Amino acid sequence: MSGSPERADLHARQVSAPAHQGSAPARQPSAPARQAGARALRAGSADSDAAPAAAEPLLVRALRGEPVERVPVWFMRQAGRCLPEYRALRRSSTLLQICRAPELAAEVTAQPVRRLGVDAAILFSDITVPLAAVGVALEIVPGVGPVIERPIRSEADLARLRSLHAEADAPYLAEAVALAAASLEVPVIGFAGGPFTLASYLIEGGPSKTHALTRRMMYAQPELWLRLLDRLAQIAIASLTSQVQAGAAAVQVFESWAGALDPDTYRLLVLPATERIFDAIAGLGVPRIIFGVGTGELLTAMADTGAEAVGIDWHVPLSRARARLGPDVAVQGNLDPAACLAPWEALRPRVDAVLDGGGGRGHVFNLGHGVLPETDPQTLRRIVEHIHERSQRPAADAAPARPDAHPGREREDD
Ligand code: 1CP
Repeated sequence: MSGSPERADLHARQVSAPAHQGSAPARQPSAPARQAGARALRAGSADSDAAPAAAEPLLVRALRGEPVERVPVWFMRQAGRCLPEYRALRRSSTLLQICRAPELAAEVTAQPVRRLGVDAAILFSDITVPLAAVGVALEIVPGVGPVIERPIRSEADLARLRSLHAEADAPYLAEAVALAAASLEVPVIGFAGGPFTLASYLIEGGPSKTHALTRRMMYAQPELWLRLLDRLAQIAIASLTSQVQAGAAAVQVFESWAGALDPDTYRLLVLPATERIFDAIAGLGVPRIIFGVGTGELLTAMADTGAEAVGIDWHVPLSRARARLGPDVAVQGNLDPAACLAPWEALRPRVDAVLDGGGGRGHVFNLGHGVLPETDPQTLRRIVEHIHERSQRPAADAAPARPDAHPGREREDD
């Protein structure tokens, strides 16, 4: 259960910031979930009533739009892409072997926290791991990505895709989260693939630039499509639930390729299954993030999933994303990953522009997509240090309202 003493205890151990008495966040998990969590936290603390309840991690408070002492930062794909210690490990193990060995997965999860000083870890796994766990024959081919042996293109193919029972099929997910959460002072983010993105791998049989077969199925066989999405939603719910129960303090749904769709199609044929995922985990009491690339026109629909935060890719200025999303949704992003390849003098103003666009509240600094493999980890570390320094504010100051506190901000209604 969400508010179980086990999970709350893991949270309590991650927390290092002092309690914060802020104004009520705009969006919160359900009251029963929070009360259960608070009860469990109190029950777990040694001097119960005397001690103030421990504050939640910086990342969690920022995702809920609460005032924060500084802007938290982490990077999508921070673990596997550019770190030499990960590459060394990959010489002796495949990606899937690492994902299925909790000690190794927890180690890789922790590597970027140690090397980069980020404010959150993301579980080391892949969006296709739960598919492999339900028996989809797939290989993660270096330099290519997930390749599916027998793509799903008919009713008969779909019949082969069974439900996920996380404890029996993929116990290593929860074990890796629990190990990482117990060893780290920063929160661990759990994740799952979004239904469109996973369906695309299953239908196309691997990475695709156009997602043409996928879109063809949506238009030509909407009933088959919806049944496929229903199954993928169940798999995501089971996987995310097990990760949160094991100690994940936030979750992200990577709907990376949804930008291939127009808003009406997304709303009609993808949003309902995505909403089911977000509804099913709402009671677990952790903030939920949804992210996709090229989704500027889908942002409001993506927020309609109920997500506390929406990840913004680098095509949309954060101020404009905010104008579209309104004040109740936090934003995460959105530095162009390629900017990290430029010298610091060129990179720094871009980092500052993202920080300014985020407005200091309800903002988690991140890239607009994953770290590029050729990125120098030193550059990422420098970005983290710069953000920590530049966004720091005294506790008393930590509560200016957003977004109206930024009169120069662009307001664009659409
Ligand atoms: O920080 C991390 O790297 C954490 C672990 C992680 C995550 C969050 C991996 C390991 N994959 C993912 C998510 C993931 N996987 C996404 C969503 C994020 C994004 O949009 O980048 C997607 C689309 C995938 C599918 C996938 N797996 C691809 C993309 C292929 C395509 O369609 O272009 C690739 C190349 C993989 C393989 C993979 N997954 C992870 C790693 C470290 C690797 C690559 C290399 C390896 O070590 O074999």
